[in-house]
Amino acid sequence: MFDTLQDRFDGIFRRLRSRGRLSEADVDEVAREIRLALLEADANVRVVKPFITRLKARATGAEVAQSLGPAQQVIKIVHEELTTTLGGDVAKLTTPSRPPAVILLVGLQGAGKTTAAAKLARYLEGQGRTALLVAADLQRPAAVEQLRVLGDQAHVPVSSDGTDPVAVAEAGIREAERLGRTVVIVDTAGRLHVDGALMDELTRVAVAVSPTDTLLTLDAMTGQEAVAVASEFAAHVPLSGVVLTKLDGDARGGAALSVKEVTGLPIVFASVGEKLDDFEPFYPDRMASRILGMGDVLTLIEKAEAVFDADQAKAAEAKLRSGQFTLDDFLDQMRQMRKMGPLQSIVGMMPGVPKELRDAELDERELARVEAIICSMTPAERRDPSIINGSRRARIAKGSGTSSAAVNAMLKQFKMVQQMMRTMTGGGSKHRRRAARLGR
Ligand SMILES: Nc1nc2c(ncn2[C@@H]2O[C@H](COP(=O)(O)OP(=O)(O)O)[C@@H](O)[C@H]2O)c(=O)[nH]1
Ligand SMILES: [Mg+2]
Repeated sequence: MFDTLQDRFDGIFRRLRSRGRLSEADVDEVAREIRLALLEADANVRVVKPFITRLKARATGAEVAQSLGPAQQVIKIVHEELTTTLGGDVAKLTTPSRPPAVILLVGLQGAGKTTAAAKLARYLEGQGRTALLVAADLQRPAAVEQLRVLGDQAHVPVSSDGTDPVAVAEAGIREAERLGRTVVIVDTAGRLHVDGALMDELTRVAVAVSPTDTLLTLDAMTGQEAVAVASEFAAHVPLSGVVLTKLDGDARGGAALSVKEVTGLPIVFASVGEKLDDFEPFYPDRMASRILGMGDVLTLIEKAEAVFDADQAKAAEAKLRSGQFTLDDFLDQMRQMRKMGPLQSIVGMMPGVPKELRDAELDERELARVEAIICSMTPAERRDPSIINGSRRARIAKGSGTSSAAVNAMLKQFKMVQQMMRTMTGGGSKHRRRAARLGR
């Protein structure tokens, strides 16, 4: 996600930090580099030009000249401008005066509508809503079945009653009212390209169900093409926002950077993987932080809060404080952490993680190996790893099917995690304070 920009900004800011005061020529050079970085990330020219104009105006102004840390100031300005470009404030779904809320999902074939429908249902259920999914894509033979399978996984009922998309959608709303569900999510058919028949069908469905929100699903991996598609859809169907999918496979970020500025539509949700839980509200400021390598501590904390068992976390914290955090606890924590999602995405959200580590292949098999090593230790060794000498190490290596070097590496890693856990469990409020200081 945004790897191209992250790399560029990393270099630009590193050079910038080595400077004292910034001359106008320095600012020009930084602006030029950032312009290239944005273009390379496939941002629309309509985004890049005003971005650079604003950046230059602010960076040559008193705001920076009078500050003691010009580099920090420039980074702060870039962060704010990036946040604005990505949409500024967090976009929220509309709350209807009377439930159920009706969310219509539209988009091209393969953009990720059906997947997003189930993910959104699951997300909203997590927010205390009760969802009903409606399969109104009657074009693709297997589309209804696909939504049924996903609905099952998300534990959300699926309705598909009728032979015409309008009838199915209407029946879905009635079903939701009957069941007392508070939100209806309608999945619709797509085409490979925007065409008249599709727009006609979507318009008829929209008129029939008067959606509280119509979200356009866009594939981030298609970059500027996604932005063009958004403009075409917007010309035919009233849209309220965008669900940006496959951000996990998009290294450049052109669609994310351009959609709001070009179409005026806010990105409401981001889909960041194939699993049902890989779905999150789109926070422009957090995304900007991620791009600038400041980490995304808030999302990380939220994910941790959603996954970690609160009592268990408290117990672990208490153990940490008293210096009793053992390898057994490590094993527990690690198993919980795995539930947060792919390691790579977790590491990407941590602030101050060196680029080398961010890029390192973090193998899930590595976790399995760590587990095997810990399981091959005696209780005494798990309580106090310092007793592990050469012969114990060899025994553990043999028992776990690894090597002495691997056992050593794991123990080193354990020490690192001990430190990390200390900041994470003890530092929730501290992180929030720091985030607030960063202007978020
Ligand atoms: N990696 C990744 N794949 C996704 C994401 N969202 C959807 N997909 C995949 O994209 C393909 C098309 O998704 P689908 O929901 O059927 O698209 P639809 O035709 O718009 O309904 C499927 O194989 C999904 O698993 C995402 O956020 N990340
Ligand atoms: Mg579909």
